[in-house]
Amino acid sequence: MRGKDKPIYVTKPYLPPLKEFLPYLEQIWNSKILTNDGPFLKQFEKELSEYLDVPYITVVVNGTSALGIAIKCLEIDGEVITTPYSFAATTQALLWENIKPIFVDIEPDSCTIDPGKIEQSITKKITAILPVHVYGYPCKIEQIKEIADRYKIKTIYDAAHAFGVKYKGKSITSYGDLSILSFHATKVFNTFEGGAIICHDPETKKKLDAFRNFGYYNRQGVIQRGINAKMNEFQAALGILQLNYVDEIIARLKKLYSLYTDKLSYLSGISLFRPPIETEWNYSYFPVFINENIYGCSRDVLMGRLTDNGIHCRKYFNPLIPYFDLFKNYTKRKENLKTALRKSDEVLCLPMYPGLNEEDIDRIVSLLCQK
Ligand code: T4K
Repeated sequence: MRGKDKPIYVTKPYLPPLKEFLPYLEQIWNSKILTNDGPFLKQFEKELSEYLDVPYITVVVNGTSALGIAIKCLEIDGEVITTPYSFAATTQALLWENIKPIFVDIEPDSCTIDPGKIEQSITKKITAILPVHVYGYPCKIEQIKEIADRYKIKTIYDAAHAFGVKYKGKSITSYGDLSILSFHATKVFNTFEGGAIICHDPETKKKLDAFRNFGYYNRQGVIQRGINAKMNEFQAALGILQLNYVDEIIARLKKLYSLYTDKLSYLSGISLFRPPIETEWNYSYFPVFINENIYGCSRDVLMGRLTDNGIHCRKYFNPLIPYFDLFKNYTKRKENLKTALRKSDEVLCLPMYPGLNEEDIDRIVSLLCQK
């Protein structure tokens, strides 16, 4: 039986066998090419675009830089419609570019932005929509596209949670004007830290490449504004290796999802996330939603019990982004976000990572069953 002495965290990064990484390190040591669009970066971009089946991909140092560069690349300014139910990075990327976020409520079943409410928030100042495929759950892509096309505004999808997700047979990252991924240690596919931007044409890819490299593009010198967001060779080498394992990782997560759902489905007061339709999902998070009145105690009491027993869950995402002090001067931030507020008050992400075993899940489930 695991206890406080052997804690279980909400996630634990997958790392391939060290012996398989060592030859990459030897190559880096021999070549002394550590960064600056080196051979592993080029190989990683090629193999990643084949894996995701998307033609143009620019890898960068992390998901937040990917968001920032995507915003710059599309020349977005003014105000942007986004979701309150995400990690701070989504909104921080807007603030960093002096863009005002306009928060729109989410749908209860998917926790993704509610397209029915997007249109009510569109004004002349809105230049784009920044939705999040939260927990890898696809947003209402067709409806969002229809609105964006009608109002001639851009869409950037934050697909930080959605590596490997396919919607209607295509990579989720192939939707929107641009899509971004995160390869952070806590993600289903990690390169220690890392991220990527997916686009649809070679001209945009050229711009994205220059944005990550001080505005330099190959031998043409500085062609535009830019920053340093280059992925280094160590990250890229790990990425190449991780591609060999990611299908196995997702299959393992799917198995763990089934174990959890088999054991928790009948527990009253706890609702689970169901796999989305027309989607190959990545099962990368296991959020449960606690209805205090039916379950018998609050999410926070349950979380305390789990923590006391060495199970470290996370309230992804509580508080909601508009409730950060940073936004205290925003008016009307609360009235229109009823669903997001309720989900944020109920959510608890249980441990989910490939190294988890059945015994761990039994231990977690038994704590959820003690009321
Ligand atoms: N958009 C969305 C929707 C996002 O969720 C994120 C990031 C981004 C954009 C930005 O992408 P990046 O710029 O990060 O690439 C984590 C992550 O730091 C963050 O990347 C992630 N979303 C967010 C949802 O979760 P924390 O504060 O919960 O992480 P932390 O450090 O507490 O880690 C959670 C658990 O994971 C730990 O209890 C233990 C384990 N862990 C973590 C790390 C970092 C390890 O075992 N090893 C590790 O190296 O934010």
